[in-house]
Amino acid sequence: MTEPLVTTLASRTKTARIGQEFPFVIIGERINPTNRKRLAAALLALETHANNPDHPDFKDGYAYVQAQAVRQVEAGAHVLDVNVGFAGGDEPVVMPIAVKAILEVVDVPLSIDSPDARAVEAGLRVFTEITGGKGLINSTTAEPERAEKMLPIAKKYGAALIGLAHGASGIPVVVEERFEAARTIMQQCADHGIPPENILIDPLTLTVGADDQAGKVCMGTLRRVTFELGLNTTNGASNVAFGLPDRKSINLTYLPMLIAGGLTSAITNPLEPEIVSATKAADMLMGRDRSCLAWIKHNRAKAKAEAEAKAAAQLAAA
Ligand code: THG
Repeated sequence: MTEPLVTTLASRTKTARIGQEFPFVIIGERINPTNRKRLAAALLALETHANNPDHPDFKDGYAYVQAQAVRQVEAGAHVLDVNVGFAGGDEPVVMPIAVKAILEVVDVPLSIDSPDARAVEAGLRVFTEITGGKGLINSTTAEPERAEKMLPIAKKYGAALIGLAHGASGIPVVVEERFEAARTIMQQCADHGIPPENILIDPLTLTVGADDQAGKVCMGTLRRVTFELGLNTTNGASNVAFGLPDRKSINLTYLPMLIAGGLTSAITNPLEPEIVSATKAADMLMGRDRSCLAWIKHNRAKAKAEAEAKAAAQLAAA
């Protein structure tokens, strides 16, 4: 095979490189109002008072979104996913406000997560103006109507994009059809002048509690996309465990399995320290951590943070 593809994202000063020869990239999932009332309220305030940024509710919402960004980057997220989709929300209005808020407090590439092309364009425009960098569109599918909207935006801004292994009539339940969807997306991108290194295929994780083959089908698609198409990949891996007992054990098993199957990045929760550690251990075991230095550094920082927290607790108790 030829040189493995490297997908590069960039903010003002930081570059995230995604590929088989680079450390696994964590795309923080927590700016997403699904099942999070406080965040949904914050985003609604940004919409309601979009023309009055001095309104206290706007300021509160703005600061709340910013806090979600800071915590995730401090915890080890390399990229942040920005999803502002809540019931009745006006995504093209909220997305650029959220992007601007986030970029005031962190300097990382952003993944603009919406099925609405107007919201994606509004968010990516602000991201590119502020950073001069290279963002990520989340997402396109093999559906021609979706591709015809999203691919020109990716081309216009020089952005990378996530292609869901979602066919013209829904999410296939067999590997062969998901793989075909990925190939279709690769061809659509070629037709729009988007190079293959700008594509991340998402082989799609559905909830294993609803379909006990969900993990296996994602894994099979991932392997074929990685080894036959040579494309880089991402995955909303924490979807796998919804509704089941001991979600944590499932997530901690699943993500390293996917990494062994070729996964190069994931949209996941960096606030779970075990998840971050698991990705670093997996990097080491995949031979991408020379002399285990990143693993040792990660654990020194962890020990230091634990010692500081203990000292602070003792001081507070005294
Ligand atoms: N693929 C791509 N993009 C995606 C997904 C994907 N974007 C959205 C989603 N799936 C990934 N993001 C999330 C965000 C939150 C949660 C899961 C996936 C989540 N939320 C908690 C819950 O529902 O229990 C609530 C928040 C909390 O922890 O308090 O788990 O698959 N390309």
